[in-house]
Amino acid sequence: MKRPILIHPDPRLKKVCDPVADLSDELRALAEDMLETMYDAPGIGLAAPQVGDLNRLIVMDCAKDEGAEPRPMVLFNPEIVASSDESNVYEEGCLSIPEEFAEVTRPKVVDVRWIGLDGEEHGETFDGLWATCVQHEIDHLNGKLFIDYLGPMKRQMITRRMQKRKREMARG
Ligand code: K1U
Ligand code: ZN
Repeated sequence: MKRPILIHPDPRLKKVCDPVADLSDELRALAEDMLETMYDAPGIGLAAPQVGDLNRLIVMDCAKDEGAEPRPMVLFNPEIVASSDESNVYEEGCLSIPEEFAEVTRPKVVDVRWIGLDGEEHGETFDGLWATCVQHEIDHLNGKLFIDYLGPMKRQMITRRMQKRKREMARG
């Protein structure tokens, strides 16, 4: 089932999410719904707070090259355990800040550990777009948005535009 995506500014997008203690059927259903919501948007990642849930859960699939096999990933309690000194600049977007894009500099390569849908611990080294995406999604779990990397003027300009668009959308 597709879920509505919260749009910035929303206090739920600024909250630090809670670690997942046990994988329940409810959490597995949430992960399925998040993948469906992400593919439908379309997006390459989605974090639980973006659908109003405050568990530490992200989904992603950055296999976007033409002809590439889909690679849906579900990560509970994801943690960055090492980051490269080398950095990478990417023009990021966010499904909670539609139609706004800005360059963000992040470590190019990150080692991530998480709990999978199977309840087991997993680990992988992510590079390129996968690394950018997993860092963007983990930021969401800590109440951080990509606009928080920008200067106050740019951030305020984007937030004001979003407030205006939300008012217009509410009026219909
Ligand atoms: O977390 C989100 O809001 C999802 C976001 C993830 C992301 C995008 C760019 C850099 C880092 C993280 C998106 O998926 S925005 C949409 C998007 O980037 C995209 C959509 C369709 C095809 C390719 C990319
Ligand atoms: Zn986002």
